[in-house]
Amino acid sequence: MPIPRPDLQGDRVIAHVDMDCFYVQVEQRKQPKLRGLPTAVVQYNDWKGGALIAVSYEARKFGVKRSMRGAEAEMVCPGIQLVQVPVARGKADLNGYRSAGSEVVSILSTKGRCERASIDEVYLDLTDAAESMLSEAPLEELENFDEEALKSHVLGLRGDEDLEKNVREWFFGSDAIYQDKLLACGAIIVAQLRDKVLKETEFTCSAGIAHNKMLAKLASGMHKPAQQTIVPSSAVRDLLASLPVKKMKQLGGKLGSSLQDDLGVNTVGDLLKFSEEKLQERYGFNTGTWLWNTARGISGDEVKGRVLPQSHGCGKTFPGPKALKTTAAVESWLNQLCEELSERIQLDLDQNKRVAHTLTLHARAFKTDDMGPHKKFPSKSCPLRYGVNKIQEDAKKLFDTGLREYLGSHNNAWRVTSLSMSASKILDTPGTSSIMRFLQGKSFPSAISDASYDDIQDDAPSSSIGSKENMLPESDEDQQAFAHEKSVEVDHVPSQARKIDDFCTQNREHKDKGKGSILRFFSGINSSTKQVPNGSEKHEGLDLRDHQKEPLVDEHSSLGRISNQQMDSSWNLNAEDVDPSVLDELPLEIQREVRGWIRSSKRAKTTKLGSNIFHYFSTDDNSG
Ligand code: DCP
Repeated sequence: MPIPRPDLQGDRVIAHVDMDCFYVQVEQRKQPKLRGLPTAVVQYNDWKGGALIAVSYEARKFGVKRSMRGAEAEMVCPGIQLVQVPVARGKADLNGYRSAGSEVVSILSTKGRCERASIDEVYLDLTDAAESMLSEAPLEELENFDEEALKSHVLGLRGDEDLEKNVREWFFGSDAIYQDKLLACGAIIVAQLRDKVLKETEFTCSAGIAHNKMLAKLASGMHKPAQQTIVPSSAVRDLLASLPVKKMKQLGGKLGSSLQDDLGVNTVGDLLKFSEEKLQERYGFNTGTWLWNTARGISGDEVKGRVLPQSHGCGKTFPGPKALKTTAAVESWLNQLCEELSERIQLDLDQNKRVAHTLTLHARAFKTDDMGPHKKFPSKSCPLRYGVNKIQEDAKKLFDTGLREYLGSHNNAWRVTSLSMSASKILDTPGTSSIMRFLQGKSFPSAISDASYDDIQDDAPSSSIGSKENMLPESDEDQQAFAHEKSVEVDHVPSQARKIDDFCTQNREHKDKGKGSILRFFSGINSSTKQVPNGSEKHEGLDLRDHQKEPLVDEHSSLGRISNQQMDSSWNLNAEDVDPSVLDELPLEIQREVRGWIRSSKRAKTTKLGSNIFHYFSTDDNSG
């Protein structure tokens, strides 16, 4: 369930930058002769030409969609260029895409705090850069003004006939409000960054610029490819009024369905009809408040300074007849996965001086004669020992332990349909800062940590490994990275407590500045400014966030072909086609969508946990 964060937005300038048909661009850079041609990247698979995972804009004009298979795409668009995802060790090799994404991140992260949200998208907090640009000179006096910024789409601007003139006026108008001027500066900075990305990497990207992450993300996909969209506060209400609830990334699942079916809410704006209390009554305190905020375009989520992965992982699926049936076959695959994992953590250590502390095995399995309820293969973790042989040895132990537990006292025949290994709890070695090193492009000598631990543990449901928030970057699978940061924070409560204190202070300072512009805009509609969680509940909040994570690799053994009815119309992949190592690095909402199909049942704990975290209280000047 979503969690409301205190409102920090007011004068923030946040950008969401998303690469255009990313894997296609990477392949086109490798083979420039493909540029300008209808092209798609196909996930290795020999059934009907494999599943399309990225489609160029030229191919989209012919009606080619990511939900198609290669053979279908060729029918719709004869002459389409189909490029296979590279394969290494018998599985998709995403390293080329990861490092291409890192090239982009290293450029984008130069202007403000940068959060790598998936293999091809980042959030930037450009507030400081925009403020300092504005303090240096009035906008209209800026020299070397990048004309690309004036091609921005500014939501809410009227006048189709003379849009360019209106945009110019919006940028330079003397009566513009301060918040809009800040956004204009943000747009200039983003245009410069996009230009730099194009010059240095040959990739185009699109962006959204707004006062918070939620709005920036909504805007970045509105005009693609190679364009940018600005969301002034005055346009928020109209934007949300027509936005189908299912288009919001957190409302794509059950919560969105319940809003539609139970409350008749079809667009985000429809939520304005409900009081905060009513929403809390129906969905719990946090979700209710989050929905109330969302209807008003309010989101306090901060851009986290995070350009490196929080974990590394690699996996392989074995669908249908390819299911593994002997321990020898499992070991052989585990060895390959561990080799890759070992290379990646070693690279992370060499380049970033970061050490991974936990090794985890996830598997999906089924028993051939099991007629009862399907039991999950338990995920197992142990302390991570560097060195490929040790990792392989530990992986086998984890599998054996998991299998014993999975089979119980019965000696059923079994099949394994998916294996994945993750390295998590990645910490900087003392006295180092991986983000600074990443930004400065420094590398460090290798120094292997050889922690020797023996204990094997159940991987708690709350484990960040395999979380859908896992994403990211860099050398390996970066995607898994994010969730880990959270688990690490929980393990180090004192530092987290400090963070929250800082957060509270920040919020108080912010509040002193007065209401954010979006709040002001909505002030006529039951406005209530949200405030900081109180101290006694802070740690509960952490726990909740941790528990909200979902396993990255679904461990249900009942996976089968997914019926068309179960799939969203925009996705038509077979669940068993989805290689976890591919999935983990996708944009979060795609991961959620795909996992939604794969998953047969979901966490029961969430609702219970969602009631006691991050309590807000009303301020003097509101009615809520
Ligand atoms: N991807 C994948 N499997 C999927 C979906 C996506 O491997 N089922 C990969 C390929 C994409 C990349 O993730 O290039 C980024 O996904 P996006 O959703 O951002 O889509 P694109 O970048 O391809 O296109 P767009 O320009 O629409 O963002």
